[in-house]
Amino acid sequence: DSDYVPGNISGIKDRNEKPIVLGFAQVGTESGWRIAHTNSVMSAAQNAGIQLLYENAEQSQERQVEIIREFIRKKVDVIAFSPKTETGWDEVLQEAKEAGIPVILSDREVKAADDTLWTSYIGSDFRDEGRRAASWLLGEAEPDRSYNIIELQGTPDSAPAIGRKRGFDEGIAGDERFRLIASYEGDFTRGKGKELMERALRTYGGDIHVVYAHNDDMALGAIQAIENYGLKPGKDIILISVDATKAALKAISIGKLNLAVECSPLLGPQLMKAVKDLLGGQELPMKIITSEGMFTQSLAKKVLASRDY
Ligand code: GZL
Ligand code: ZN
Repeated sequence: DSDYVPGNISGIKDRNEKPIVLGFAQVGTESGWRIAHTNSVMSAAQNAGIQLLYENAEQSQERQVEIIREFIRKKVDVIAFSPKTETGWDEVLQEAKEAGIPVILSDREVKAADDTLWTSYIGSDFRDEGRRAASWLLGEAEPDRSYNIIELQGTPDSAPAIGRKRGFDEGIAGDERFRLIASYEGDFTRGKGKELMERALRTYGGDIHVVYAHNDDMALGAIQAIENYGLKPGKDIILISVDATKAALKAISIGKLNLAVECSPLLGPQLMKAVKDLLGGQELPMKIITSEGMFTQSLAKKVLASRDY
């Protein structure tokens, strides 16, 4: 009859009932991209029936380490995090390894002595993003003119800031039309982008021809500074950024930003699949790279309405 419950066959029933517990240590809430990344992880965990323990380190590496230690104490099944910087993780990753808890890197990579300290990296090729920004600029620029470039870097020692700088430098190297006249350390926030651009305008004024910002939020801050200074962003000064969030596509569609190289924050579904595959006994690839495009005005206008982040 209906209340007959089959015997507990070798714990399978328990296994099915006990959801996977994933600890996620997010780096912060610094940008539109980051909010979209967090939302993607949360909704994908929900859809996958994975119990998500979510903590936000608010841009503090020591806080991120503490959060990971908390997850180890709680004996979660898997730990995932977006490391603020590339270095400084060996000790806590060693502790996770000794506790037998696998670690998956979401969005940003780490540099560690021993690369068995994490199981897989899901994110972007930041160097490629920098190269794509440069190759667009080379194609867009006039053949016999010279261009002074200002670079607004992302968080120091973060994988995206290192990769985007390196790829862009490689992309413009050898083309004598371009001179990088200043490169400032930023932190991916709109406020910092505005502040750094104000400093650049005080120092170089109208001699600035191009701004390369490592993310949209800093580019949007730079746009405010350029307008306050009395110049037209996107016309008097070419602006290039990375992420391609909705706010950037809006700025592109009205001609204040010239290019946004896409960096997808929708990493949640791939992370949950990796977690399930891993706990299902599958080997994970060391890197799962997301594919990305880039947006100039005509494409931005076309996709704007359909973008949900
Ligand atoms: C890139 C991500 C960067 C974004 C910024 O994958 O780590 O951090 O480009 C975010 O917007 O702050
Ligand atoms: Zn990317």
